[in-house]
Amino acid sequence: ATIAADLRRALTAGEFHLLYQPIVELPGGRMLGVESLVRWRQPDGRVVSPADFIPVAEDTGLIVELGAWILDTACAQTAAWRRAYGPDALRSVAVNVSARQLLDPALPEVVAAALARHGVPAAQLTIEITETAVFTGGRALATVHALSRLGVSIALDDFGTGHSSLGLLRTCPVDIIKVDKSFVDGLGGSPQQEAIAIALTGIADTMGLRTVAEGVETAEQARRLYELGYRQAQGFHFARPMPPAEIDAMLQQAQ
Ligand code: G
Ligand code: G
Ligand code: MN
Ligand code: NA
Repeated sequence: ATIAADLRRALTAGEFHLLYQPIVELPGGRMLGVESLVRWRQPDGRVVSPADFIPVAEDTGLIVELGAWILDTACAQTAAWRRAYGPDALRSVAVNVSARQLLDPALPEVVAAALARHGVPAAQLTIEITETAVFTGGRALATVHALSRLGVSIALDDFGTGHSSLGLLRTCPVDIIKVDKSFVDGLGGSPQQEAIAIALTGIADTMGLRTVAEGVETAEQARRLYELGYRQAQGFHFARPMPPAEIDAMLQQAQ
């Protein structure tokens, strides 16, 4: 069977689950929030990467249903963490939203409904979008504005790898720039290799935006990021995407 045929069955059969990767404070590494990342465990135990099935879910339109499930599940988990560890234990929970979802005018209602159903304040949710998705047209941009009006934070994911128009920072209501791993990988290299990581934190500071450095894999990268003014990071050096119970253990320890 094709992935496309399997996806719908998988959603009904409960084969999807979410992992959560901590977003931490520099330099100390304290967990500030998490990003949810979907996984598909097939009946034979094989785990399929979202890089393989999200594009198919987008093409078939199933991303709308899968996306609603992801939002609901992340909000339910956020509510559980709020109850167990208090409303301020996690500053934010981020959910990735794909290009096709941004073309759905109902998305803001779906987000609002998930927040309301679980009693999660909009301010605690971050919606991660990509530059490329916003460039698909005026409707996507209108959706982002509607999401922003709900009070959720908007993060530009993989920043610097798409069409990379800095003009987007003026037209799109962005709160957070997630600086792509490729720029983190260039840290410690030549001034040319470091230039974009330096420029992006400068632009963000001037515009009053927050930055998160992605894909931080070494202590040296974390140290250099802090030196350059970065205060939030994410990556295997700090923590991998993990099941919710492991986030629970971290929250418990932090109390
Ligand atoms: O988690 P991982 O690195 O395997 O993710 C691979 C890609 O899939 C990344 O681009 C990531 O943004 C995307 N992805 C992961 N989880 C979700 C999700 O819940 N929704 C959407 N739309 N994309 C996701
Ligand atoms: O596109 P997006 O930024 O949403 O993708 C997030 C993906 O990046 C997650 O699937 C996660 O597994 C992966 N990721 C997170 N931290 C690291 C890291 O330090 N190194 C690498 N190679 N991948 C990472
Ligand atoms: Mn992301
Ligand atoms: Na990214």
